Amino acid sequence: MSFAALEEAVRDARNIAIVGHGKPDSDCIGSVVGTALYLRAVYPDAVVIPLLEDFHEKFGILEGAKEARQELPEGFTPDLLIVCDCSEAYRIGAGSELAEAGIRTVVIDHHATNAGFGDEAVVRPESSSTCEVLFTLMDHEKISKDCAACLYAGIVGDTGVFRHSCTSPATMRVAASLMEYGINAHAIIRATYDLHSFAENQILGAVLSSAVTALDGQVVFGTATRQMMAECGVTPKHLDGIVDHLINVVGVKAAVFMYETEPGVFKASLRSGEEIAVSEAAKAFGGGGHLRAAGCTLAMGAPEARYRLTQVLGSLLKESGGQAK
Ligand SMILES: [Mn+2]
Repeated sequence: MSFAALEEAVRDARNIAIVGHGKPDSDCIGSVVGTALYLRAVYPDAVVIPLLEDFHEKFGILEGAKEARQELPEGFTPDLLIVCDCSEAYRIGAGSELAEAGIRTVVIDHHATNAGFGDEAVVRPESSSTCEVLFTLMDHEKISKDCAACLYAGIVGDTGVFRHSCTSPATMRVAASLMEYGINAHAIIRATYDLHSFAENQILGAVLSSAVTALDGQVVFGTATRQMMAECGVTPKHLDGIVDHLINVVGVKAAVFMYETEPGVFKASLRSGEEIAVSEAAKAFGGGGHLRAAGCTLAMGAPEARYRLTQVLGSLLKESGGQAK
């Protein structure tokens, strides 16, 4: 499969909108913007608009990210919608109304929970990231340096700088190929992954120092209430990566980071090691994601959310042969 194979859908389009999931992360931003830059190069007559919700200022290092808009220009009616890194239509962030508008829709993704919505779907759960999928679909001659930088950032984000188990030999080959476009790989990793603001470090410290464990230390919960976020001066886009600190603890088999979006509503990010699939736990609460990285929303107080997640994670651990009690 390639963009050429999708050509029938793409070739005749004049107005193309590209969207991703809400609360965009590296892979979402990299895939939405990377696709836009690529299609503009291949189809210079088409108008291509990448739509994304507000995202972290650190992505300013990606030249292409400046092209992203939160809304379509007035009077712009897309005749093709491309949905990147989004497992279900209802997860689309900016431009979600387009999914209902009867526009021809192409989906490009790597979430195992993506059942393939839209008119055409390329879903490869074996790929580390949507950006990795995209590189294999693109004509490599037509990838610009800015496009390569976007794709590289997406792969870096979803693989945790080539460390998560989703990193395959194919991932490394794609990353190596992207480096050949002359991108500053080190600077992209440092800016989009390593660097944090002082406020982000403050909230990280507050979450870690108030974290609690369950099931004999096999499960850990970190929580950021609205009050904690206000005290540190951060918003949800500044909370990425906290859950990774929680899972990287000896003996922890599942980690949950929850932050309060409105009083009594928590968004939870779940991570696990080899033993269990946290996507199953997320699904139990109407969420989804990958086997070892998933998310869900819980409309309840923090103690109840921790209690109910502990029950579900406990059964998963039991099934896996762990010592859930
Ligand atoms: Mn992704």
